[in-house]
Amino acid sequence: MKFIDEALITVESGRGGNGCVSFRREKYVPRGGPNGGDGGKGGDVIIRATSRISSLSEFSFKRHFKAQRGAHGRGKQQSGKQGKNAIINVPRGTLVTETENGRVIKDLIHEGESVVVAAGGRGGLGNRHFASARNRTPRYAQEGETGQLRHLKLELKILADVGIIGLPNAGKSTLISKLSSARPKIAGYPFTTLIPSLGMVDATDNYRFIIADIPGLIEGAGNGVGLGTRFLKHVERTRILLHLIDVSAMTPDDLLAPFEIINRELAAFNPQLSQKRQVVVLNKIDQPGTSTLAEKAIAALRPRNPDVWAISALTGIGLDPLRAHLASLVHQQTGGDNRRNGNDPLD
Ligand SMILES: Nc1nc2c(ncn2[C@@H]2O[C@H](COP(=O)(O)OP(=O)(O)OP(=O)(O)O)[C@@H](O)[C@H]2O)c(=O)[nH]1
Ligand SMILES: [Mg+2]
Repeated sequence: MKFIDEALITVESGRGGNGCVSFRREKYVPRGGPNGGDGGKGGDVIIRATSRISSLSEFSFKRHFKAQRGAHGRGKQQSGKQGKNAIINVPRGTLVTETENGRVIKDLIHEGESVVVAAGGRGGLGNRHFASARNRTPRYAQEGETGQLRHLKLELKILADVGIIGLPNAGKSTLISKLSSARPKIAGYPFTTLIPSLGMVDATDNYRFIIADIPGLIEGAGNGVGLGTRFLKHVERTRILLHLIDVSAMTPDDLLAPFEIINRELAAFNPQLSQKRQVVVLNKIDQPGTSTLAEKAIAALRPRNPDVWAISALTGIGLDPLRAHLASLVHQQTGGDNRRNGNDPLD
């Protein structure tokens, strides 16, 4: 899945149609009254959330969205037609803000949720509205109101149950590819993954949950180092964090270091993140010479976070119990009623 998590767009609502100046013309009625119709309202621009799309990538090709203008009023009191609305579909989890000042317009979470981001201009009134005792033949009608032009920022924040975090090269992408159908690139160097990916985990026949591979966390990320805050914002919306640690890269005299680096970054970005439920998972226990290290690390980590596991994402050791454990935590947190047979995150 191609994942683009930010887009800038311009939206423009339709202008209202003009009111019409017109008079009745009938045989034998020399001076008919005004009968100019009203202009139609301009179309709105509406942003709507849908689970049919999963990224903002299409907005790198199309950035300008314009609704139709309202038709002008015509004689014989005929009102102009309303302009068609422009509907912009975005993935669920898209936050819409105003580019200039960052003001939040709407966080579109649920299927079909929508917001009018530029309202169509009012149609102008036809001249018949302006007739009075003093002026029975008004040669004046109102112009349609102009549409609104707005610059907007769209930001996709992942909606997932479990977010995999950890230092580069910990094996996050390997793990998501073993647990779900997601297939991010895997390689033995840091920052292989530059974009988060999402996968669906089939825990049992009828229970599924969504897992996300969240890349880019390093020391200083909370203050913008590396991919930094760009991806930390995705962590905000996951229910549970799976904190993955490469046990083969641990130094025996500082077993807590990787765990603490990541937790400091979470806290620096948003203190609430460090309150989130974490499942700590030691990875790469298939590597020779890691078993004593793993045992010591587990003992050191438990006082900080009692929920510690050991796996090999590569060979599959420990994956089944871990999957079941994650499923039961998600189940607990959601009351068990979401995502059965198919899932609708956060509904
Ligand atoms: N021996 C062993 N190697 C593993 C294991 N899991 C991952 N690796 C290797 O570790 C390297 C990094 O794995 P990735 O899954 O790309 O790690 P990542 O955390 O996604 O890395 P970044 O995207 O760069 O942050 C790859 O060479 C993997 O093959 C494991 O359980 N055992
Ligand atoms: Mg990766």
